[in-house]
Amino acid sequence: MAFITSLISLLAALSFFLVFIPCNARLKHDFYKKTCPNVEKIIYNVASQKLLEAPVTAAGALRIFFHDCFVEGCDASVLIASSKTNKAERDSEINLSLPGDGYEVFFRAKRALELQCPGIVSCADIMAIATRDLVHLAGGPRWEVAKGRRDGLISKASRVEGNLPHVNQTISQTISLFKSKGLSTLDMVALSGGHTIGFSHCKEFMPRIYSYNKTHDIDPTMNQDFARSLRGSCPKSKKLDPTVVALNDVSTPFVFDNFYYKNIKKGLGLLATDQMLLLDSRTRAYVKRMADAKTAFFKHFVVAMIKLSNIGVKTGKDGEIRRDCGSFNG
Ligand code: HEM
Ligand SMILES: *[C@@H]1O[C@H](CO)[C@@H](O)[C@H](O)[C@H]1NC(C)=O
Ligand SMILES: *[C@@H]1O[C@H](CO)[C@@H](O)[C@H](O)[C@H]1NC(C)=O
Ligand SMILES: CC(=O)N[C@H]1CO[C@H](CO)[C@@H](O)[C@@H]1O
Repeated sequence: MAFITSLISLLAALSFFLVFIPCNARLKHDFYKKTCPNVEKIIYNVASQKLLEAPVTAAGALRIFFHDCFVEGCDASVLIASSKTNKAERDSEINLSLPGDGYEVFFRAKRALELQCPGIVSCADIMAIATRDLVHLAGGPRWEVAKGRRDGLISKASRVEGNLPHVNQTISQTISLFKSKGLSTLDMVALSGGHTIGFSHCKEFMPRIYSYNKTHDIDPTMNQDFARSLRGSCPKSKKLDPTVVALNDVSTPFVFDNFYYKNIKKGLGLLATDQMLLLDSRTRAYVKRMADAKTAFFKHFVVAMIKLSNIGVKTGKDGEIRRDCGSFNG
């Protein structure tokens, strides 16, 4: 009897993992055990050093990783530089705001790895591991990264449009975009918590603070003092300075915590798509739960990040192991 009970609880535990920790069967936690045993340590050292030099690195890297996975899958296609004959992913209009420090941490980790295990570790795995480390170093949760991704052979600016979210889209459009990548509404809300760090350029929220609609110049769902302070940073009169940015999380801008959700509850969400999460009945309860408990946010964020890191991965004989993350081997 005791045996059966423990068998049942074992099965229950197993199904818990099967359901909640979607592990890509083709990726392995010990993939580099023989070929590059120090891979995690080498990447961690580069990531922590880079974060000391430039605290913005964590946000930049996280956003670049997200964009990589949503376009062609997590295959480092976003790192490829354009050539005379190919306008690459990172030069699509939507990617132009991706910050240099985010790219630099991945390139630097690759150079460090090439000294110790040349030709072994893919740029796609480097991105998954370094992003995990940076989120953790910024105060966020840590998770194990399964490895064995290979680097993609396609990177085209023309394939970005439609695969990445826009601030102007409706919540239904956001939900279906994430769904098309295998991510649930809960995953979407948890991943949006990535906006607990980093910046947005004025043009991304200007309509909310100047020209919301015919009767309201400021979005009424926005805290009005917050909107007025944003007007100070992003004045309308002068020619818009394209380099000016605002904090995604006004409360704790560099800490990976659950203040993103707490802010939304107070009308302090910066982007229209952030604030909408509280307004829609499909997402409101998730926002409240994550605002109330950092542990709930971290738990769902980890589950969703693991799913994100598995999107469209190339393994086995697909793709290649790039020598330089910025260009194809060929
Ligand atoms: C749900 C739909 C989403 C929309 C509409 C959206 C939109 C944006 C926009 C417009 C910016 C500002 C870019 C700039 O002006 O430089 C931004 C920044 C950022 N996003 Fe998102 N995003 C979404 C989801 C995500 C997800 C899922 C993640 C990662 C898990 C993420 C991570 C980030 C980070 C870290 C930044 C700050 C980047 C920096 O400081 O350089 N976003 N996002
Ligand atoms: C969002 O829509 C507004 C108004 O239609 C437009 O002015 C703005 O450029 C759009 N913003 C983005 C980031 O597409
Ligand atoms: C502007 O938005 C507010 C709040 O959503 C709404 O009550 C109002 O009817 C809108 N005005 C117009 C002209 O659409
Ligand atoms: C802001 C930023 O760093 N954008 C990058 C986008 O991609 C181009 C081309 O690769 C880079 O030169 C930019 O630095």
